[in-house]
Amino acid sequence: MKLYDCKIAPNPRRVRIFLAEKGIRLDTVEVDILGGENLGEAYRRINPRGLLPLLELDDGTRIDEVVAICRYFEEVQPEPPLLGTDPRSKALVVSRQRHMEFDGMIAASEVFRNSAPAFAQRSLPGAAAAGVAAIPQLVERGRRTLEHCFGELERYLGQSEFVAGDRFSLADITALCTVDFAGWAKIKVPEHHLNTHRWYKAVSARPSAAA
Ligand SMILES: N[C@@H](CCC(=O)N[C@@H](CS)C(=O)NCC(=O)O)C(=O)O
Repeated sequence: MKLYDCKIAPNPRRVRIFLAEKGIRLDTVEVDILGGENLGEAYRRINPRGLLPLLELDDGTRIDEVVAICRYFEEVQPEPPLLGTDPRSKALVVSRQRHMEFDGMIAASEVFRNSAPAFAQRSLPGAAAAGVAAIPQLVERGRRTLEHCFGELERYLGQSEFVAGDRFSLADITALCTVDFAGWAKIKVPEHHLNTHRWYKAVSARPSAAA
């Protein structure tokens, strides 16, 4: 089994943190997104979408998408649970995870990709829209969505220790990777979001955060 990975990229990091929390070690194949290796023929034979991460099982099955990969490992090794433990918490993890991914991670990507010179001709990740030029107006849209997401994050963390309740979950992992990724685009959690700062300090200190 092996994980196609990219050390600098935020979505592969979500999987690495998830695996580190479970104590699972995998062989990895590093793919250079910055240099465009993911858009080249060799990687596109592995993942025609040109996206990372991707998990390859020993029988050759290839699984892309962070949530799908994490779901696989949750089934294979349920402890410690990172996707909820009962109907209520499982649903809440999915819900909050999606908020952090769609309103957070994707919005941060929208800001970053439409403003960073290195991605001037790669406005969207992956092969589907390779060569599409940056659209500067999207920076403001991404920024607003992200600010709203940070407001929601603060609200959730005012209600419980972690993003989806009293247990660390994939929702925290996605939120942590989003906050760090937003920092690349110089968007910070507002200082008065005290719950988020309390949470950020705690989750970044977990050994998995360095994965
Ligand atoms: N929804 C996908 C997102 C994957 C994604 O966007 N990955 C980025 C790295 S963070 C990527 O592969 N980028 C390729 C590129 O920039 O061309 C998932 O959950 O795996």
